[in-house]
Amino acid sequence: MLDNQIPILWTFRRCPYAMRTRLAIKASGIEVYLREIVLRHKPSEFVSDSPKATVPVLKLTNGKILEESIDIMRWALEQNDPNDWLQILEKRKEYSEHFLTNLDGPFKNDLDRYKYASRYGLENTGSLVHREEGSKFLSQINRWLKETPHLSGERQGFLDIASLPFVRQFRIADPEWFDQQDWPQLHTWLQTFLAWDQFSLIMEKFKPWDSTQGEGILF
Ligand SMILES: N[C@@H](CCC(=O)N[C@@H](CS)C(=O)NCC(=O)O)C(=O)O
Repeated sequence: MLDNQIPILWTFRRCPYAMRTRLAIKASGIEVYLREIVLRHKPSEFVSDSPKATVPVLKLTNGKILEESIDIMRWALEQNDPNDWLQILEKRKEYSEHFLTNLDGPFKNDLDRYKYASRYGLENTGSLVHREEGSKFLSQINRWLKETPHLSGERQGFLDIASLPFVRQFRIADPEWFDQQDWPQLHTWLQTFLAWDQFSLIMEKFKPWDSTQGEGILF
């Protein structure tokens, strides 16, 4: 394959949006050139590809830019979806849309204000309000997981992959507190994800991209 026949993925290892796209890309088997960035020092090539300048960004071989993680996941899985991750989006369209809107909207908003309270000028009690709000979403996930082992049904699917990196972050803010919550199904679901070899694979560490890496690192 010629270099320009491989898409370029701008990513940041610890970003949950980027994690879910790397998981979808890996599952699809599509090869990309990975370019790790440091959010504080965004390369000019990244900003020129996507002035919005959030990761992840996928630059397709025809020059088209995808700059929303959900769009990149869909794009990859529409090429090849051996695990049927997309099927839940068709099978339970409304539930899926509602779930993803809540996840990327109110839940992410609460997660940021809980985990990065000082950035938002929230003292302790302020951040706990957001922990409380975010917990309602997690309790709902736990209830769903009582019905089926995964949010997408009997098998892992799009909704699981899209949300697990964010639930992981919520836990990291205070693991002890998180593990004490009465969410047995959610704990199992998260721990299984964290122990999954595909997760370790997409968490591999790469040096930030610079021109010495050429197009990027084949991923
Ligand atoms: N809606 C976007 C959100 C992506 C996003 O906000 N990513 C964060 C990192 S986790 C980012 O790049 N923030 C820009 C910055 O910190 O400068 C998506 O789903 O891809």
